[in-house]
Amino acid sequence: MYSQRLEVGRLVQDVRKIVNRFYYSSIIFVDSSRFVTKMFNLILFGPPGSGKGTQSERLIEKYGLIHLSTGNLLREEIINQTQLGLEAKSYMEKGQLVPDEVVIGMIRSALRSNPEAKGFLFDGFPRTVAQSEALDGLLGENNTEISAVLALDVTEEQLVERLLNRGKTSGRSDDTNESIIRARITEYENKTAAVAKYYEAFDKVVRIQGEGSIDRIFDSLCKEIDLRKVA
Ligand code: B4P
Repeated sequence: MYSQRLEVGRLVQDVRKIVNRFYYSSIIFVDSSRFVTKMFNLILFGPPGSGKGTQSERLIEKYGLIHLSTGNLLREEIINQTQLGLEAKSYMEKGQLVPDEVVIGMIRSALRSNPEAKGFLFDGFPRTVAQSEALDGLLGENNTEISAVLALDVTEEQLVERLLNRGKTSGRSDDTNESIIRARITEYENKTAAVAKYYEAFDKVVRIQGEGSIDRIFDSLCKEIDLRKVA
């Protein structure tokens, strides 16, 4: 009688072990499958007027990425006369960067509203090291990361010429005044250039010649993307 009870006790323990093993391994399976991701995320980087917005339009069409331009998002806020827009306007008009917490908040909500995206193209973001760290944290929450930073190289004189030219038709007040354009370039050198250094430490930066025809620059960008993109 005693040995029969012992047998049943052992059997129950064995069954429990098997159930536990199955239960925990299935949790690991479920968890890891939730975090497995095939997202492809790019940063298009460069000084004001380097061609980020111009090239982004073509890249999102070709690769089906979601375009996140903080400049565009901020201008929408200004047009809609939101509190955020009113605050941002005062910085943008002077050629200064908008505070980090404002743009990080905008990107956080844009990422949350696109859970099914196959990837994002970040244009004009991040512009400071703090924004880069925040972006890495937000992507990390979804077990994804930046695949590459494509950095457009353009000389200062060419930048000023392009922006003054755009200012003739764009209606953008930050493009019409040369001293404001130069202030934006100085902000870039003081605060934004460090973003490339930040990602260089992770070996993610690819330099692209940003002068020449728009088609040729687009081809150079695509070549670099195709080298890195997993089908
Ligand atoms: P953005 O909207 O990002 O403005 P941008 O840098 O001037 O634009 P972009 O670089 O995309 O213009 P593109 O060369 O395509 O930012 C505006 C402001 O918003 C900032 O100054 C800041 O205040 C604020 N802001 C935005 N993001 C922020 C952030 N993350 N943190 C804090 N503040 C932020 O176009 C320029 C011109 O060049 C166009 O006319 C185009 O046609 C021309 N062009 C392009 N490629 C050319 C080529 N190959 N040859 C000749 N012309 C070319």
